Amino acid sequence: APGAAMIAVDIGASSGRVIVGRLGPGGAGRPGRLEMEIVHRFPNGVTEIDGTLHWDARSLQREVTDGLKAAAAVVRESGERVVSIGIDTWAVDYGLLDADGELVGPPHAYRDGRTEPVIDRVHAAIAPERLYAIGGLQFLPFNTVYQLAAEPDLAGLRALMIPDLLAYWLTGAERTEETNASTTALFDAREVAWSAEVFEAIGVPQVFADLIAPGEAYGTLLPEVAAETGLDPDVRVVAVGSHDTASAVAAVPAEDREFAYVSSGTWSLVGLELDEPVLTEASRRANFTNERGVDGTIRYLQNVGGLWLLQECTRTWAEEGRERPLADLLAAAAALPAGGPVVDANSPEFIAPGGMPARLRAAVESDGGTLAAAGAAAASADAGAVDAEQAATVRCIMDSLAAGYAASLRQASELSGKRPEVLHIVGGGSQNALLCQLTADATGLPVLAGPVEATAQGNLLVQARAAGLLTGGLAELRAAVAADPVRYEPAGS
Ligand code: LFR
Repeated sequence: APGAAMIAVDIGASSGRVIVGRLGPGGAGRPGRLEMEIVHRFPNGVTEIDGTLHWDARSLQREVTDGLKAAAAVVRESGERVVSIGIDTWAVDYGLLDADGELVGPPHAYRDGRTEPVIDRVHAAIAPERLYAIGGLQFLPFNTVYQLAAEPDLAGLRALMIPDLLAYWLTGAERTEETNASTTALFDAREVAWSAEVFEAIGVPQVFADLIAPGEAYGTLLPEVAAETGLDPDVRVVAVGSHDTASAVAAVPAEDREFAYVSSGTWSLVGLELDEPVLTEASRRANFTNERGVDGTIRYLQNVGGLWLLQECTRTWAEEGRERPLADLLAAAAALPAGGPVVDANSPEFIAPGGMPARLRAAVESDGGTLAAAGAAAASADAGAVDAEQAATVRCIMDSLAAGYAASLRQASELSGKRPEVLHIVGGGSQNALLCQLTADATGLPVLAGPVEATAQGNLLVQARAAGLLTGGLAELRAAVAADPVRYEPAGS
């Protein structure tokens, strides 16, 4: 029989990729490990339309189609057979469909501030304590519940989360994947069902489709999609942990359950894997979330600002003609002494895009600290070299993230009673040696860094099991993660 290939569509806030995955040959009683080939990359980002931030969902659809075409060609060439497609993206955002199933305008992006005026109204209709007791979600101003409450008119409309929307365009099936549903605050964490109580309280119709669990299939390809991409019409679109963080956590290469993780990308998602949600008032006050993971696990975590802070600084510097290679920025930051200023990377003041270096400086100064000044630094620096302000800013971000990870983990451990012995860092930040070492130092835990593409791997692992290529639970899936992690010991250990 020809070899089986799977296709992962993995889209983050700043870029997307389409990957062909296969299971390599096993050996000595071990199952094979994942092998991945990136066949298509594309940029993503928010676009401002009439003063509001949106995602260009139609362009994402085109990029997915192009990626599927490229994947079909690669697989045809190698004489393999595509068994399935899995899609993951960020969470909380949705597209609205009209009665004809057509998208009603581009979906809103969560970094938009449009929910601000409705948050109090929602909390007056259903108390934050009650919302937490049902959904167990950390308060973030962009949770779907506030976004829906900010919609002017939902009559006659249906909503699909972004990965579900992309799956709908491939299959025609309308479903809501569970891990993503768990980020809406309209979902009952214990019942694993939509919460009629929350929809009724906020006076919004139940616009979402029925739930589907990771591993179940939305359906097979629409004939026109098969024709356009060159894939067979019997290729299944399988639900994976469609919330990117759920897929990333599924691919943490942990050997047992006593681990903590940071899924480090645009956001840093910092926490633990639990069997049951922690819905206590203490947990709500500490703002921990109980998002659903693959196989009914609970992702007990907190959003820490993440590499977004760095991405936004480098974007601003590029606009100012001060673009510097990331490796140079990190090397200059690493050369600075420990003990510099830190900001609260969790703070909502850093959610919106724009002017990040100035906002970081303001946050440091309002705490009575200082960052090297821009003007003086620029005047003294060699053209093309990292200047003192950039070095200090990048160091401040790295120290702040490491401190934020340590504080979040301490609290997660206190609130859940679980004592992790190692910390896995997966995603883009796992390649950042400075961040990994500072995190080991700040947490006192050995850090195991990698894989970088954990999200795509988690996506593929769930597909592999759905296709019968892997069996067992998360431990067995994790044993098939492609590469071994890199270890960082905490200073002084
Ligand atoms: C990470 C992520 C986080 C979620 C944020 C917004 O990409 O999915 O888990 O809180 O984006 O959806």
